[in-house]
Amino acid sequence: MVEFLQSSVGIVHRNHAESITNFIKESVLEDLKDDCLSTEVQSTPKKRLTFSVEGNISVGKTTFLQRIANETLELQDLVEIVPEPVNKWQDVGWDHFNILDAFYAEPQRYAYTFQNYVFVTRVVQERESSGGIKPLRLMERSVFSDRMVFVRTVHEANWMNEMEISIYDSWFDPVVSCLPGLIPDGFIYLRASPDTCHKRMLLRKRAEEGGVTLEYLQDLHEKHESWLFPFQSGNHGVLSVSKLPLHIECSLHPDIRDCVFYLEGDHMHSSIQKVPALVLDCEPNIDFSKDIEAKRQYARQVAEFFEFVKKKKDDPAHKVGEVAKSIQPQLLLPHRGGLWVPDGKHFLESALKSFDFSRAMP
Ligand code: TTP
Ligand code: MG
Repeated sequence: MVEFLQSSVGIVHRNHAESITNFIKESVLEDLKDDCLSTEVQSTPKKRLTFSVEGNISVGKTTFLQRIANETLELQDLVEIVPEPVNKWQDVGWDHFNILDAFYAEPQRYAYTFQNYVFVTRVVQERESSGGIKPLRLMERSVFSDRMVFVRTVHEANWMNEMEISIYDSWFDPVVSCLPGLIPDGFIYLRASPDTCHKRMLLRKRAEEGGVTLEYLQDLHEKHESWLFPFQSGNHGVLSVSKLPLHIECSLHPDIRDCVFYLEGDHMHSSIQKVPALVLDCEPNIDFSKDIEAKRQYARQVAEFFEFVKKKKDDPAHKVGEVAKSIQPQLLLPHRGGLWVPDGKHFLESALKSFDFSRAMP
């Protein structure tokens, strides 16, 4: 190289030619190092998976997490649970403010403040639980249920005004994109009728929820449904959730074959497009201390869903997102009759009509 620079390029002094040669060598080495590092980062699969357990108020998310994950052989070594930080909402700061109570007492005054605090406590909890070693982190709810269910509901009820929802949305996306740990690898939707949730809520008697009505639970139910359960728009035939392609469906374990879907659609937040969801029927009242078989059946379904998502993530040729891109929209309804269906209908048109993600969920 030095000789080439001197004889062909016309650099007279040898030390000049040497320093140019060294400079080029170092730059090339630096570039190569960067390339290797970024390829390494891209190709290292994320080791631990996170699923978010979703469902209406008092459907039984906390019980499900505690009884299923901690008390079954199928999940004991696999799962670490992260319950929702409701206790933090009930006891804020030195003065022990109860912001959950303040919200229910004066929703118009406190909806924004409460939703803001809910988000912050989720970020803290995600950070605190990020060092775990078990292969699956099961979290109670996510920032997406906050946004797609509760924030939507309080906004529609005019408990959050236009300025407040704009402020919420102005930080939601940037913060979520900086903290990928907030984006679950899968969702588990515990599904039951609003009536059943209302009965369970009355039984557990959480002091702050004395004023929560059946209508409010119906509203929250519709929001969960239109987000996590397949339905068809009457006008356009658009599906919010896609069925798996046949070859994948066949590879699914029979325990979950009828209840795994991909989230997709215009109303879906971009960071959870194509994320798989497992829908579990939680309509029957199950006494987990007695019905060990029912508990194990749920545990098996969670374990199988974990295997499914993990396999897709580990196999670059069959990334969940890549496969989902090829899915043709088609109507999907659970066909083994196991799932509860509101009034015999799967499609909640009202849920779609009330959707307005034009500003909040681009
Ligand atoms: P949930 O998150 O539904 O939890 P839960 O413990 O009531 O449900 P489960 O029995 O299934 O474990 O709600 C907790 C309380 O917080 C409930 O009163 C609803 C309220 N809440 C909001 O108002 N906004 C929110 O964004 C969230 C996440 C909860
Ligand atoms: Mg709970």
